[in-house]
Amino acid sequence: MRILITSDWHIKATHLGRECRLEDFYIFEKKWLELVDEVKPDLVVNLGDVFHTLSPYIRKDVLMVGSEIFQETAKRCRVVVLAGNHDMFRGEVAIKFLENVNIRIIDQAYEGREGDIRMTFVPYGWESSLDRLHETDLLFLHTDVKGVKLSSGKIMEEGIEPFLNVGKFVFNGHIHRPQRVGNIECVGSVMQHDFSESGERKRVILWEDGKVRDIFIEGLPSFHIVEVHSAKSLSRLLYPKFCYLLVRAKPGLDLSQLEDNPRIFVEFLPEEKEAEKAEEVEDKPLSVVEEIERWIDELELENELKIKMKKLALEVWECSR
Ligand SMILES: [Mn+2]
Repeated sequence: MRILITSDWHIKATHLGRECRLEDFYIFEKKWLELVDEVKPDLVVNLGDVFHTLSPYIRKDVLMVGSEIFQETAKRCRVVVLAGNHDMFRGEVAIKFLENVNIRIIDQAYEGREGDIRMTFVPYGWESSLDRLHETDLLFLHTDVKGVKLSSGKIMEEGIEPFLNVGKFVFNGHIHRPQRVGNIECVGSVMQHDFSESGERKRVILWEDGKVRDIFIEGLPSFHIVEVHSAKSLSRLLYPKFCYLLVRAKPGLDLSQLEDNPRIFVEFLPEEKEAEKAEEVEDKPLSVVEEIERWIDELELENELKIKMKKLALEVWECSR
């Protein structure tokens, strides 16, 4: 039996407010279906967090892409989706609409069987059922695990213990950085989702009769951070079309040529922060006297009158102190 395991697709339309992310999922759809055609799994297990923001207000174009990927996958093999935290709306699993004869959504702890193989599914929020579960061959989770390293570099302190004696193989979603902790294989997100994940090599996992293999889908949009110190090196920023670039630039560099690309983000290296501070100091609040003078200066009056008003206003101010 061949099972293709993937996780954390987080389908959405924008990245940091810019309209470009949906295109990435069209690319993903193509590559994903090519992979399914090549591997010919009997079953696809998606470990959850299918859409990034699932609610009745979800954009229809986002919904369409996601639905299409699942319907197309389901034409090729059976699909099981384990509900993650992003698959819920106001505490309820909201992704049931994806179901069809070949797609099953698991919204509560479930112990099942495929031929000789025992499979157990524990969606997000059902961790307490882990104590009651019978031994199984494959355990699928979507949960926090103590000791995993997050993409931010932090170590997760909350969550289940990283050693489970329930399953011979344990696959977990939710954690975007692919890794193994204890006997839990965190599959990782299917592609990089932001700059914190840059440099992470993403994968899907093929489980075939007890053998586990990583599969890397090449050519998916990825995130890169580059430092730029001169205008010359700016023109050398030749990254593939669908890559995201965080350009950390030397202060004062003219970056206007990067403005048109929605996938390029800019921040300035620390010296610029010093300059910003200096500007802020200039913008510090005015004193009452300065404030009065500025207010009078802005009035449409003759200069002589303004001088008189200022005198008067200062007297009033002095008296009131
Ligand atoms: Mn999650």
